[in-house]
Amino acid sequence: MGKQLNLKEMVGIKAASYVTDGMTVGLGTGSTAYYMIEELGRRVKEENLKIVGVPTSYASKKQAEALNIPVKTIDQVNYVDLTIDGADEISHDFHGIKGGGAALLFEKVVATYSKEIIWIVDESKMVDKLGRFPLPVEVIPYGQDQLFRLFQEKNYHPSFRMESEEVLKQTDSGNSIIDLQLDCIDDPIALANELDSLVGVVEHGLFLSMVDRVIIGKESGPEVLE
Ligand code: ABF
Repeated sequence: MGKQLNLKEMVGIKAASYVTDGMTVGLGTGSTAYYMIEELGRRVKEENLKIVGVPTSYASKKQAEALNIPVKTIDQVNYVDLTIDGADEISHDFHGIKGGGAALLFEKVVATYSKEIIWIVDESKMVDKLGRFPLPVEVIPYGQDQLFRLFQEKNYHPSFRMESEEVLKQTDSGNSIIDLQLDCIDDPIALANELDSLVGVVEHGLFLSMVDRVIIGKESGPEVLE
């Protein structure tokens, strides 16, 4: 974990360097975005950086507040200048799977109203094809078992995201997450359209054609793809 931890910190700090005074910044979620928020907090304290943060999860909101980064909800701003977030998988055509941190819904809402999006990852997240990472699908609890059975019938190998052995994970919105073990997604656009059409599905972790810049942590240093 030590090496990966350094790579996460490397790209978190690099991404924070793209933030300038006066920006409204989408604050991502996850262990890599953690370092980006820490670096913004350092700059707010030491450089008097003037920003407004729009968190993508309760966890990121709490971290930003503890660092005295002013925060607003997505509805309290006109738009977000730059969102910096993690990802679970990124394919070479810049599609991504997100949601391993169970924050995919708010992440996609904030991303939707962002002028620019940067994803920060260690190199283990770069893949040829999406799908080895289980695809999170956020569903409302009412009808979740019907959807689960439907995913079983489609051979999507579903499993409910668990908080613990006995307790279902609840998202910040009080929804459930069904993870689909697809191994290889040949047509992510078709799959996204299929999931979007299912009643009870709130959102899914396919983030297609959304990212503008990817910063990859490598031993040799951060690599920026755009
Ligand atoms: C968040 O970043 C989630 O969508 C995704 O699961 C997570 C990646 O986590 P980490 O940076 O901890 O690997 O955006």
